[in-house]
Amino acid sequence: MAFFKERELGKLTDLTSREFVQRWQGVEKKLSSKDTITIANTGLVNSGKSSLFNALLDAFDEERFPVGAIRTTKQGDKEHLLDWVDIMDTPGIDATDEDDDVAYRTLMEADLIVATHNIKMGMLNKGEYDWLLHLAERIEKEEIARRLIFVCTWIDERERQEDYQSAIDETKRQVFEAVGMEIPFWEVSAKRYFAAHQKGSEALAQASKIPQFKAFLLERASEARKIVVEQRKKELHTLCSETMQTLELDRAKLQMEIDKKRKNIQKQYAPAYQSWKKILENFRYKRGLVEEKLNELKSENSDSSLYGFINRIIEM
Ligand SMILES: Nc1nc2c(ncn2[C@@H]2O[C@H](COP(=O)(O)OP(=O)(O)OP(=O)(O)O)[C@@H](O)[C@H]2O)c(=O)[nH]1
Ligand SMILES: [Mg+2]
Repeated sequence: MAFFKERELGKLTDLTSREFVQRWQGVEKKLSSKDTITIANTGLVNSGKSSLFNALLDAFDEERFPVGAIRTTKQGDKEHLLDWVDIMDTPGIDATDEDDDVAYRTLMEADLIVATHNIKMGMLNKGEYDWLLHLAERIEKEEIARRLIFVCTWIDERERQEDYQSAIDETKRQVFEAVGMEIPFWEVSAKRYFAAHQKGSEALAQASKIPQFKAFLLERASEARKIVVEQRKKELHTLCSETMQTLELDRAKLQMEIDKKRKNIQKQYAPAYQSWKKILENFRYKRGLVEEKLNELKSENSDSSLYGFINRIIEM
């Protein structure tokens, strides 16, 4: 059963943000997928995300995820790596807001996230750095090292260059800084893995580091599977309290605005209020004087016809 109806999701978006709704939808999908583990990739356009996942699938004869030199992946596509492990290919970040939106939504459905970076480009650019920072902020601190994995792709194009090690060291330092802790860090080449298959070279396959990376990833998936139910419940709990906090904060902000507006109105109308108050007091005072006078007349003319007339005036 869905957590929220369509109409409620709209309301939640208005009251919090689209990001919250995506997180709710992600947790909901994960809870309904029982103990299937989902691994998603993320990274810049053309960083080699789809190629890396095709390599994990040993997709030698045909691409299971489309690959290309232009922006290729536009939505989250899923494939089975094992019967209990799905891998999900996502659009590159920093291309369009719509792509970032899809990328974020699909990542929120993932148990493990593989962040890819093309090491041919050197260290992380600002977009990649900020994205990593943003992701790490959305994962519970004690879960980050378990759920987030960093992979440098394209090592075949850089490895032989003199500055390779310094590019790797600098990238590692940036990852540490953005995430706030050490996370698994891999250096691989999907291209080399496919070439190794064509040439039938086991040595080249090993040098691509894809088999080692796959073994590591499956080990991580198996660990995740052991705690998956507990983990998802925890995530749901965290999301509930974060949503409540955001709504409470919003309510407090609105209350402050109401108080401010009320004070402004009071301030604005204070002089008019004071003037009318004085006029009213003046009238009351005058009325008192008239009443007094009439009472005097009443006692002086208690049995004349004027008595009835005065009485009527007093009762008016
Ligand atoms: N030399 C080299 N090229 C690679 C490697 N991995 C991917 N490529 C090439 O990089 C280009 C983009 O690869 P994709 O796998 O489509 O990249 P992507 O990150 O999925 O791209 P989008 O889906 O558009 O964001 C393709 O031309 C690939 O052949 C690698 O390890 N080495
Ligand atoms: Mg792709």
